Amino acid sequence: MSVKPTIALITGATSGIGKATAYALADEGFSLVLCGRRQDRLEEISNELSAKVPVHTLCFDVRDRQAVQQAIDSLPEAFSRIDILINNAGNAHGLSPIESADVDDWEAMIDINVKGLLYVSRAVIPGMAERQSGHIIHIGSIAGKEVYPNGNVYCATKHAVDALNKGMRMDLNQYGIRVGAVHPGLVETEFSLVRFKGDAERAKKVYEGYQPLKAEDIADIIRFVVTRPYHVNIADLTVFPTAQASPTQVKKL
Ligand code: NDP
Ligand code: 8X3
Repeated sequence: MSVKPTIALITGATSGIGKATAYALADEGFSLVLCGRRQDRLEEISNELSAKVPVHTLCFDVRDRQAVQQAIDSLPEAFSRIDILINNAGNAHGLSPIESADVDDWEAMIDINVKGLLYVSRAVIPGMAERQSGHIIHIGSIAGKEVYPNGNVYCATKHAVDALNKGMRMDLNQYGIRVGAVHPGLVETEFSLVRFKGDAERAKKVYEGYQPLKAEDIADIIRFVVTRPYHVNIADLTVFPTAQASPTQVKKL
């Protein structure tokens, strides 16, 4: 079967991997539905990319189940047939041992990285199932494959993403929907700024002394994944910067 996908919805398109993916997919000619909470950034990106491809923006918090459903239901006809869902929105909040971590950080990570991903998926998948085609790409993490000290709950949420990637692939197999995940190691984005609650100095240190991945490196891989012929499903892909061998081993200068 050959299906040419045309509309890609990207969550977390306002920065980092999601934003870079929006630019990469615009280069490929996909129509885009860009999601995030920061309306000003959505507008800025939309203004730039609209010159190339049709763009629609949806401003919502993935934690808000009703808002997620309303946003997907509000899509105008021209954008309502979502062929590709990129479940990218997510962050780490804090890096603390289990006995003293801030429980609000746990709530945020579980609500965004797991429940938010599920809400968006649940709103989008019925249309794909009805059309018997679609492609879901999860942005997991090496933290979903291995655990590191103080990563506890963030790693647990990414292990959940890994499990959901496998589970969705099984459940959606009968509809001919492709499901796969890209699991990056260290990528220099706003990720560490969020993890360390705006402490720019501490965030910068995470990426010092070696060459981390860029958001564009991951976007390039996503571009590759979505442009394979329809019978090819890249199910699971882990990517490190060359300097990294595991979550805890990074060759620094
Ligand atoms: P960024 O902080 O740069 O981007 C995170 C994106 O998620 C933003 O666009 C943000 O948009 C969105 N987001 C966060 N919370 C919410 C929310 N509650 N509702 C809606 N959108 C939300 O980080 P990255 O680009 O690095 O992260 C993207 C994904 O990649 C995440 O899932 C992360 O776990 C994963 N990842 C990152 C790695 C890294 O080293 N950077 C490595 C492995 C995986 P807004 O604030 O506008 O809502
Ligand atoms: C982000 C990569 O190693 O900081 O998922 O958890 S790491």
